[in-house]
Amino acid sequence: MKGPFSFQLSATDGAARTGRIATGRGEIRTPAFMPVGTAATVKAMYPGQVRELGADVVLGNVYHLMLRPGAERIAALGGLHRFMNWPHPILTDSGGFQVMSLAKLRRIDEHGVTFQSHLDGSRHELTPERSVEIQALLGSDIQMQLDECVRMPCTPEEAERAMRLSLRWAERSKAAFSPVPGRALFGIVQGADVPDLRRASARGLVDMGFDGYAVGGLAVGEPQEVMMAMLDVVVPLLPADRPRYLMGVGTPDDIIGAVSRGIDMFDCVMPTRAGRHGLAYTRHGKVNLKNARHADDARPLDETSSCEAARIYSRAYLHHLVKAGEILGMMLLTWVNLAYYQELMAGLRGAVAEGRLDAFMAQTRLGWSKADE
Ligand code: PRF
Repeated sequence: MKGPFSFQLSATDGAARTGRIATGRGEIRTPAFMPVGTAATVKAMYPGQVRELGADVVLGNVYHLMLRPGAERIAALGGLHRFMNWPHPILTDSGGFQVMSLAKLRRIDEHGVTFQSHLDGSRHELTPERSVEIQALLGSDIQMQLDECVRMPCTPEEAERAMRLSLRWAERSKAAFSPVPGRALFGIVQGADVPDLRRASARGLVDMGFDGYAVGGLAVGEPQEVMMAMLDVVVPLLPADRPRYLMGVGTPDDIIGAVSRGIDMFDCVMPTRAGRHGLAYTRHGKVNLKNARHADDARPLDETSSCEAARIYSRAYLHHLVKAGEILGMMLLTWVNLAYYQELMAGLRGAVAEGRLDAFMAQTRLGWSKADE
């Protein structure tokens, strides 16, 4: 009934590609943007709405779900897809990155990471094996290995230690993963901003053999040129017939730069988080609805948008909702932002398919420069 996990390329344009990932729960068109559904919800959105805007896959987090409501509980309730009423593919992040950014009193050693919950201070342990087990309990379609991401700037020694540890954890994750048809496990390249470390990480993972490859440890404090330079180093070492995922990225400009370098998948809290903080992403750039100059502005955000929220509501009304802290303001702006991100991905897929990515990128960037923030 369920087919195997697979990736079919349909066109390339320079290093950029477009294609389809097949999973047991349906297809993912690439390049793909995955809205972040950390706590079994894409915040402020109905699942059906997330789907309608064009998302083929959402992201869930081991860290949050293991703490609340618990992986075993979700499994007993029929898995994460049923729990959150999202019957389509789900990719789950392994937890290490969130432990390092959210948990208190965390300690990392060869075995794994121990930490105190940011919710109630309770003690927990996450190992490569337990992360894979949790992701299987959730029913994840695409699992990520446990890794260690270091923030930049960092020393080359620190970058190398975390990269080597992540490679050993990749091996343990792979050994613990029980293949189910239609489900996948991705390895994660680390190595900070050191090209030789990035190469060693990519080669080590490719030798082990994963269903797909993520580039982690970027968008963690380094300038955008460094991120792009690391993609130029890593991407050519990854097999062309496997999906490539740039974790936690990014701005629309980061995304088009990475697509042009051969990345297929993205996730980021930016459109959803910004939407809850009064910031809209549009074809004309970012618009900060908190700004008082919108208070009397009867124009919508973008009268030609395919998104109703961008077309119908005035800037004055959105400004009012944001200033008043109204829930609807968060809902409308999250809607606008996810619609814009998915429109951008559809535009990128079409441009790659038709061999006009350079022109699409130039035109898209020109549109942003008309921002009136
Ligand atoms: N590793 C994992 N998740 C991540 C990252 C990483 O390096 C990042 C870095 N941008 C975001 N999310 N496992």
